[in-house]
Amino acid sequence: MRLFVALSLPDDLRVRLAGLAGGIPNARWVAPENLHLSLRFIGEVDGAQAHDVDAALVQIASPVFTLSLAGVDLFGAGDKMRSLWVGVDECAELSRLQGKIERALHRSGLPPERRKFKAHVTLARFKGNPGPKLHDYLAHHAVFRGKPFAVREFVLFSSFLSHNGAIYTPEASYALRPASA
Ligand code: 2AM
Repeated sequence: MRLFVALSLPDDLRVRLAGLAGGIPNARWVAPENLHLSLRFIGEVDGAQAHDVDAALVQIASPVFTLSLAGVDLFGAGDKMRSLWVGVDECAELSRLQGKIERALHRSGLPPERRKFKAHVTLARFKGNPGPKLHDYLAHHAVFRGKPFAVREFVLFSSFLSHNGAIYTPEASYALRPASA
């Protein structure tokens, strides 16, 4: 199975993000139910490896925190424009959680992720040149801000690539530690 670790987003936020879809040529928009914030792509693993991944993630202790989405930006440029995404406000707790996940998965036997983590929620992937409308789109949505939300858990998803696009299924979720009263 193909796995990744991510944060789910509240329904109302996904509805708002889905409202950002449209208006750019050659963009394949992520289905609203698939919008998520990826923390670690794992890729293809067998049953034993999946078990080790789960055992590693269960061990992680990290506090509940608040996160806000803000701004839109791109991965890639020119002829190699890859994707359009919504960013997040600087968040030390998110970075710490991502670091813990990375280290736990490395200890469990996965090769280290070489790319620097950049928190984002992919809105669309480009299947061709988006053309000049992209600039208007970015200018128009630069001020996007999502309502802050509480992150209480992270989720291990499996990804199945069907003819109609990716189907993401939550396989396990891992609660964060509530702030002590
Ligand atoms: P993306 O949104 O930036 O494309 C499921 O595919 C999730 O894993 C997506 O959030 C995707 O990030 C992320 N991911 C990271 N590296 C990947 C890779 N090499 N192949 C597929 N998805 C990857």
